[in-house]
Amino acid sequence: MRIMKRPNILLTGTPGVGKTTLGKELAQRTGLAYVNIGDLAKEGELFDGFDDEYQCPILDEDRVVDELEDRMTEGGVIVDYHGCDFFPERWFHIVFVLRTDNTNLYNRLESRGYTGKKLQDNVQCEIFQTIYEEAMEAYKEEIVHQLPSNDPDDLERNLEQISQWIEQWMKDNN
Ligand code: DAT
Repeated sequence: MRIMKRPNILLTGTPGVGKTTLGKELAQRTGLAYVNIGDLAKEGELFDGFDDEYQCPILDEDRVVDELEDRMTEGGVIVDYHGCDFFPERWFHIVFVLRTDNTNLYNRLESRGYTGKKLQDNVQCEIFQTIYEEAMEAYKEEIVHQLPSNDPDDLERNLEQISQWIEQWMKDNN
């Protein structure tokens, strides 16, 4: 019998803001499961077509949702993806949108090998706070939080704050 209820957490934001870094470490510290949607899609070949402009496969959002439904219902999952409006709203107890200063993000994406339009579009996505607005539309505003993600101190602060939130959530819900 599963006794403890555990929350589901969405980590979202522009590529390069640090979702994977935070999500993996958070999972280590808290025992929650970490799911990277990009990796999940690759493993299960959950794609539907190819984007010629960006030269990448297009995520099959419906199949991703079907694939994860049971685990999300069970709880205790940290989801990492650079989009957020196709997940069922009911899945998440809290949503964190990571934010990185433009120059910093530019450098991270450049060292990841992004160039030209792909690099520009992703930096613009951050400048226009596209993902934050997407999250504010898709979820109740009071569960959406922005987190600065510029340096190691930010990372440590975010880890501590989210760990404390999880602990409190578990006290309140068990
Ligand atoms: P994402 O999963 O959002 O694409 P990532 O976790 O792969 O981002 O991080 C992108 C790069 O930035 C990677 O080289 C690690 C670095 N990084 C992540 N969080 C950071 C932080 N708080 N301070 C400094 N560098 C960070």
